[in-house]
Amino acid sequence: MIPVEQIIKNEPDKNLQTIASKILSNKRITPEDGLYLFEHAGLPYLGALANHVREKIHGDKTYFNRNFHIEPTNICVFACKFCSYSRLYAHRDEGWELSIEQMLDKVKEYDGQPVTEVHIVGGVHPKMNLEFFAELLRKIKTHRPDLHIKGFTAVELDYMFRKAKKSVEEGLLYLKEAGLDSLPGGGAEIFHPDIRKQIADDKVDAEGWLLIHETAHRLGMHTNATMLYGHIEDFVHRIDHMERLRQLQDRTHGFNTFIPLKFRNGDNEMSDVPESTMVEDMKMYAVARLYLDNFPHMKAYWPMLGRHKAQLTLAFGVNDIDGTIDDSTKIYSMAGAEEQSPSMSTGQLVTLIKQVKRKPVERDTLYKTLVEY
Ligand code: V47
Ligand code: SF4
Repeated sequence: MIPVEQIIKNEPDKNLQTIASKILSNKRITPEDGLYLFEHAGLPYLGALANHVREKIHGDKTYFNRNFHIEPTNICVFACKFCSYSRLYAHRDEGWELSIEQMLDKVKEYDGQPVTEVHIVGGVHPKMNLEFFAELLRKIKTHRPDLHIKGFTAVELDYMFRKAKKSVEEGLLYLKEAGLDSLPGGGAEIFHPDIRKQIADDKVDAEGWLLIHETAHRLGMHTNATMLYGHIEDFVHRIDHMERLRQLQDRTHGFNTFIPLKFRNGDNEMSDVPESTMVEDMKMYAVARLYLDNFPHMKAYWPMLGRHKAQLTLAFGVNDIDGTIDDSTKIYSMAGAEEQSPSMSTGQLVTLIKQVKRKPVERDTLYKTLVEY
């Protein structure tokens, strides 16, 4: 790899040189700098800088975990235009809804296996309320107390809490006491109202999403953050999104990971919108690594990107490729993602990471190192 100093010295654009010197001297870049990077920086330049930051924080370490997903239902009261997954409540005969016992049976399938995390996310079903999920959490924890439960997007939580007439703090405390350990990053989409109202008009807005995560952080829970990119948004909306996350993280330091989610156009109301190219995807990861200077981790979600692109992201700022997953999610396969039955053994994940000369590290949800390979 060409040394970062060399790439920057050869860069004729003075603005890009100034931004690079800020990054190399650990200074924060501004929203204008972030926009300039998206609009003017080439891929080798962004890759060199993002990789420099990644290696400064993590060296060659690349994290993964052993996890599986439970998707309680794909029936949803909302109608996000990009969603290939949900079946509207009115068409519930086409969807699935799992009982508490059926979900517990899924947990029991992993008895004796060294999984460390269950990720629970689904549609927003009006009958699956706060009490239903609290009961599910209690039953999972009674059966397997050591299993970390990362569950429910801010969209699901906002709906649950409103229906139960609880404040965000009351609702989160109730679920925490029932066994909820942390929150995943979904439902963030694009915060800027100009875009959000076109693609996800009827669900929790930016302020509501951020309030739920801020409250979770204050209650001692860690959370992730996502951004759905590569559809009708402009670079300015991506920067606005990341700026809001960066400001919240300055206050709480409760986010673990940022996960850019590439929009997939299979079988949804936005199928006419072309998907982003591989170069655009790598630029997105790199700018995210440079902009979110207070986020410890950048994750590429391999079921969505495919294994080989996920490998490539490790040269563009990413230091985490999620987990084994075990064919337990349908969100992306239904949107046309490369991985139709996502599942990788620990050995396959380790090989994938080693093939690109990085060091595989098995972690738990909170990034405690479990095994270094
Ligand atoms: O919020 C839905 C996205 C998200 C499409 O926190 C789509 O560790 C692309 O947030 N094209 C849910 N994306 C999944 C999620 C997640 C996944 C993995 C790990 C973590 C974590 C969180 O899926 C939704 C939405 O942004 N999504 N449809 C689509 N057509
Ligand atoms: Fe429902 Fe989530 Fe799909 Fe939106 S993205 S329609 S909230 S399942």
